[in-house]
Amino acid sequence: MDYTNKGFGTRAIHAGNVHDKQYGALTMPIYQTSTFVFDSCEQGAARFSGKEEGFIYSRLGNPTTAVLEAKIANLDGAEACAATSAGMGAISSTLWTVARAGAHIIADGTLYGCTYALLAHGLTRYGVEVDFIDTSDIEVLKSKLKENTVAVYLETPANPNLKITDIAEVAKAAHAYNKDIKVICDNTFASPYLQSPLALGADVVVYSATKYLNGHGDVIAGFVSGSKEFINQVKMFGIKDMTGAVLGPQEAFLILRGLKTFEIRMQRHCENGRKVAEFLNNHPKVEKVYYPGLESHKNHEVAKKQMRDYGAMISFEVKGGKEAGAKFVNSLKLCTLAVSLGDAETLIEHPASMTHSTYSAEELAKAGIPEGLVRISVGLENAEDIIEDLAQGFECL
Ligand code: LCS
Repeated sequence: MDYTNKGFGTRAIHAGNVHDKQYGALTMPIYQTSTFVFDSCEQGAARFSGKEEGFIYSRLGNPTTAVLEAKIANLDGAEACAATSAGMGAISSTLWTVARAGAHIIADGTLYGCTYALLAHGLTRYGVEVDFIDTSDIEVLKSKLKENTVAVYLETPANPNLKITDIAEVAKAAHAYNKDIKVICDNTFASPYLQSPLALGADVVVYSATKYLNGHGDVIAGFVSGSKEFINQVKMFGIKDMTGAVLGPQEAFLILRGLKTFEIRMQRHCENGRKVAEFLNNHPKVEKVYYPGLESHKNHEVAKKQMRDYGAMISFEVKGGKEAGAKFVNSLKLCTLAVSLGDAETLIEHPASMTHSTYSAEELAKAGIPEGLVRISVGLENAEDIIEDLAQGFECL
């Protein structure tokens, strides 16, 4: 059946599934195997040369993972998708595929800490030139594009300050300069439920599937979605030869399980996110709230245009700065002090000393990440319980 025009929830449940002809299993079994048996030497050769379809070795493909990849490609409106063993595996396998010594990458300065480290401290060791800019300023972007630019890399909403970049504008500017430039968008905070970067003009979407896509805090995984040709390069060079960041079938199974409730989880996340953002925004002990759903957000209009809802990631500054923020976080009882995001549990963290400790103090300031910023991933608990906990935390200040 073709699920292209079905609703999001239907596609998350059904798209990409294969019928188990042997036993009629409803859910995709875990093909826990490293390798696949060939009938003959000739068949092995035909599979290696691509003349015959079929599995060879689980670093190159696995039936459980293949169903998951087809499902994510459908949710992203992509021709193809590659699953990886972590979000960083997706990002590094993609960047190793597009970069080479002498190439130039333009990246937003506000990124997840390890992505920033990969670009600023990793790729530059191998002769790749990286310019960090504010991609939400299109004139600056245009002025930085040059002959050897191979990619523009951004997150929107960005980790941790929820900065919004206009994906369509970035893609238009980059492709007008050179249609071969890959516009790569990390869609982790939004997820395919809230935002479709490919439909907006991006070439490649990357994810940490550790977050909303799996949604249960028990897997580390990633995805890259894009054209068939590009994903084939990511699989056959980026993953196969450069990183080996292949997703295991057990993890693929858990993500498939998580995706059955993806739409309803996201609906609840968004509903809770909105309530918590409003509570924080009205609280006298809060200095500033960073949430794209608030009209006061700098790029609320862009978020409204390119996102279907605003998600459940919120950052805020407590009056009294870093020390007050730490005291507040330490006094919470229901909200859990942990990095990661997109789980059923509400998670709260301090980016400057945790997820973004790869940034120096100057780099944090330049990226618009205040030292005292607190980041909350609003979970699936009852909103009034989350708010009650936050309220008692403010009482302790
Ligand atoms: N991209 C974004 C936007 C992320 O937030 C993360 C992880 C990654 C990529 C990397 O994914 P991973 O390899 O961990 O699956 N972000 C984290 C965070 O904010 N807290 O803990 C991890």
